[in-house]
Parts: sequence; C-alpha cells; structure tokens
Amino acid sequence: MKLDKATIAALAEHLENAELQARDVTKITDEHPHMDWDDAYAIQDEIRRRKESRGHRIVGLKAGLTSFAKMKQMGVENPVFGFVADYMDRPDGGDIRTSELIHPKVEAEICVVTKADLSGPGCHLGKVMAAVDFVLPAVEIIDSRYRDFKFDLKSVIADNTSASRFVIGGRSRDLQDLDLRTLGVVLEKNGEVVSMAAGAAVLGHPLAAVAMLANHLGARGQVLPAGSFIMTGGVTEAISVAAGDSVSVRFQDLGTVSMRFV
Ligand code: OOG
Ligand code: MG
Repeated sequence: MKLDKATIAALAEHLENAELQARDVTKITDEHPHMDWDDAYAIQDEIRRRKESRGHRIVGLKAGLTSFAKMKQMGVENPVFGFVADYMDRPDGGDIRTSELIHPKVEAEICVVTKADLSGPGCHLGKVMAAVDFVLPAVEIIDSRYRDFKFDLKSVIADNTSASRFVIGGRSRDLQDLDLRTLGVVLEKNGEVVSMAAGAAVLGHPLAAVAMLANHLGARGQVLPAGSFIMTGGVTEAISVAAGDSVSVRFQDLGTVSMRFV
C-alpha cells in the first residue's frame, strides 16, 4: 500500500460522490501516480463499506475487461473485479433514467449463481462448473465516473469497475444444457444489430472469469460464497446509449433482455 487510510477514505468519498451526483472527474492516478493495486481495491472496498453503512446490500460480484473486445476498447490487458448493489438492479423491460447517469454504455453478459463456495488459489474451470447452480443472462449498464471513460486499470478498480445498473433476464438454464463457449449473443439498439459475439469471447470460456474471481478473492483471504450472483463481463465492446434508445440483447438459449433509456 502506498496511500494512507485518510487518502483512501477521501478518494472513496470523491468517487462515490461522482457516482451519486452523476458528474465526471479526472482519473485518480493523475494525482496519485504511485498508488498500487492494493490501494485501488482498498478504495473500492471503502466505497462498498460506505454503501453498506447506508443500508444498501451487495447483491453480486462482477468481472470486467474479460473479453478481448473490451480490453481492446479500453486499452488495458487484465481483468478487474467489482460489485453490484441492490439499488443498481432494474427490471427486464423497464426504463433506465439517464438523468441519474453520466455517459452510460451497455454490455451483454453471461452470468451465474453458485451453489457451493469457491476458493482460491487453484480454482479452475472444473471447480467452477461443479459449483454453478444455474446460468442466466444480463445486461450491465456501466458508467465510468471518469471523463470520457478515460482511465487506467488502477483508476477503474477504485471506481468499482464503472458499475452502475444491471438488468437480469428472466430465463435461467442448467449449465449442463448449454455450451457457454458457443452461446451466441446479439445486441440490438433501436432495432438494429450493433454488436455480436459468442461466449468464448470471454477468456475462452465465461466461467474462466469466475475462476479468476475466486483466485483474486483467495489471494486476499476471502472465499466466493455459495449463492453468489456473478457477472462474467461483457462479451462484446460496450455500446453507448442515450435517452430515447431501446436495447434488446438476444442470448442463444437464454432469452432476451431489454430496456429503454429515458
Ligand atoms: C470497466 C468495466 C468493464 C466489463 O464487463 O468488461 C466491464 C469499463 O469498461 O468501464 O464491466
Ligand atoms: Mg461489465
């Protein structure tokens, strides 16, 4: 750790205020170029603690920058991990208010709920497969608090990996009935196909992102508990949206997830 406790608390407040007030800020590594990975996750943890202390629940964990398309889009080379909270949840087919957001983008994500604890180091695809309860589709609405989505990995980790809203689709499936590598995803905006991919776009297999998450938590002395909802990361690049747009994502075998931006 390179930053002291007071600086971590101040940066968490700064980034969380930017989220809650929907205003952008410059990336924090501009002023703290020496901050390290532990500092970045400590700031994210402090944002989490702030939300929990106000009565919010953490309802899921997310991996981000897990697909080649996303890494290329954002100019980074490693996945990142964050959380989603109860107030970020929006219903399938519902409206998403853009006045609460800075510059939202949508991502199509294959998600799972687990039925057994996963721990690292040494977590791998086979252990994840044994621990998956069911698979379900979701759309994540990311909204980096950084101006023009310009950030580096440490800044985006501190900013809870741009987490903002999420919409879970209503159809779950057993893992045994799916091949997550070849599962096709088609993202439509205003009725036009704007992006598509298959599950293998995420680290070769979306569940590899869950193994990485378990190993990441294991390195910090934490387990990934049974019953966790986990988002494995956008399969395609993220697509910008504005008020007036409607988005539908068609997931092979998992149904469609839709929302309208108002
Ligand atoms: C970081 C979050 C990325 C994903 O699914 O790749 C992410 C960002 O691109 O702002 O959630
Ligand atoms: Mg995402």
